[in-house]
Amino acid sequence: MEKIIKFGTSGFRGIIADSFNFKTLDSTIHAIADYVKAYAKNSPPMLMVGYDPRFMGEVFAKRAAEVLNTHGIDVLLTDRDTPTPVISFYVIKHGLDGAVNITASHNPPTYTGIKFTPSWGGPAMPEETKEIESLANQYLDEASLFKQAEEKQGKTEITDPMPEYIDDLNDRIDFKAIAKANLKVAIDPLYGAGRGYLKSICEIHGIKHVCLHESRDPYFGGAAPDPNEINLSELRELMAKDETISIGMATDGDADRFGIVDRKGRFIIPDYVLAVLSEYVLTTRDFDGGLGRSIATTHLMDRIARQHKREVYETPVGFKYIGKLLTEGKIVFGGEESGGLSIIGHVPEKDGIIAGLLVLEAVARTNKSVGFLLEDIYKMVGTLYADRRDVNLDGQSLARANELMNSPSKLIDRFKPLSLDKTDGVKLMLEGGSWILLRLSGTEQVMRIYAEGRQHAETEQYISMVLGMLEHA
Ligand code: VG1
Ligand code: CO
Repeated sequence: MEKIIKFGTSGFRGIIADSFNFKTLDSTIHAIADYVKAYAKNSPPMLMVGYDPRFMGEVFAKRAAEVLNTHGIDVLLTDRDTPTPVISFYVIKHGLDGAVNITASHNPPTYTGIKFTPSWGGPAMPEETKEIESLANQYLDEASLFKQAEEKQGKTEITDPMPEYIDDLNDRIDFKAIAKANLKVAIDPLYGAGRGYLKSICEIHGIKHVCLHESRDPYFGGAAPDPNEINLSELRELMAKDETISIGMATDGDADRFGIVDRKGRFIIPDYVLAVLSEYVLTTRDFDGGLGRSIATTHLMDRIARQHKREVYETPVGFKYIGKLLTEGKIVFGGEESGGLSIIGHVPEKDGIIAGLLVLEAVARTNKSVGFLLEDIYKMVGTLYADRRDVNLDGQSLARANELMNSPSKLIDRFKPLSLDKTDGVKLMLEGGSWILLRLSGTEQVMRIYAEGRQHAETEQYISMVLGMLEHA
């Protein structure tokens, strides 16, 4: 039987009223409660519960809190929609036993979901979600979910984690340098949980700013709250028109991803932002350790690490793996191609808010645009151009995609790779540092084709060759 509740790359996600409903919510929360009670350090155990601005977010969150209370677990329920990294921050700062966020992150408005953050503050690891998943699906079949209620009920308290999170950023970001540069910024939270965060930070620190999409709209203006080039068209147009704006900072539905727009209104793909910030963090921060990136992320990071004699850790896709490396102190900076990053000392979770601020700090301190900073990197380590294409999958194309990945002899014949890596999908290492990766998404019904070549044309050629193979397979 197919499992209804599945934790993908980050959390369980489903269409509202279809696979995400009160029954699947209750079952998952009961499972999380059981899981947490087994290791909780607080007595009674204490979890934070938050939500993003999607349809019924506050209702599902309240329900989750009630279910946790029946287990004798105390809950800090956020007073409004809250970014995943802010919840992560609060868990660590207050030594909570973990958190639950009702969010489907960057998925379209018809979806919602559940992200679980254990006490270490990062996205739950596969071994953690595996147990929760199997318990949750088991509970789905049980008639009365509330039958196991404890005698002693837990309490729910409304909490606003925003001020403490914003205050902590003073220790991570050089706001003095930002203020001195006197730049003007544009902010676009895409109607997501980041609403009000970068705006308040700019107000507090006297940074000139203009904002888009700050109201609550569960339809996200009719698109998915994913800060990619297409969804940031309004931000790009605004910046192309107003030459006084130096940088555009966007975040996704739960504000763990970033999107950056350069002075001229050009979207900068996250890989390039990661390259620029790797160099910037290694030169400005006095931290010892390597760099972390997912298997799908630019190898410019490897070249930068080599320049600084630092190590690079490659992980499967999913920030949980990078979060762990940060927690273990192995890396000082880690990032993902999809627009995720964090630094040591900050949360072991991707954070779109600190990402925007780090770029702003880099621009302020160097007095160069992101585009120029990237040119500097190219001069230092040579060029690499990354890109990604998502292919929608129906039954037939899924079968073809699986065939290509499971028996990659066709790929080998076509590309003659130097080596093959099957850690997450199939990655082909090619001459001169170029590579191609094919993998199935764990958050959407798509196959992702990633490539990185020494020239734009090379990258695009790889992607179209794989697309062609998928069509004719
Ligand atoms: C995608 C991204 C991955 C990210 C994950 C969760 O996963 O590729 O980098 O960590 O989403 O992001 P996948 O399996 O669909 O490629 V979020 O902002 O939706 O929590
Ligand atoms: Co997200």
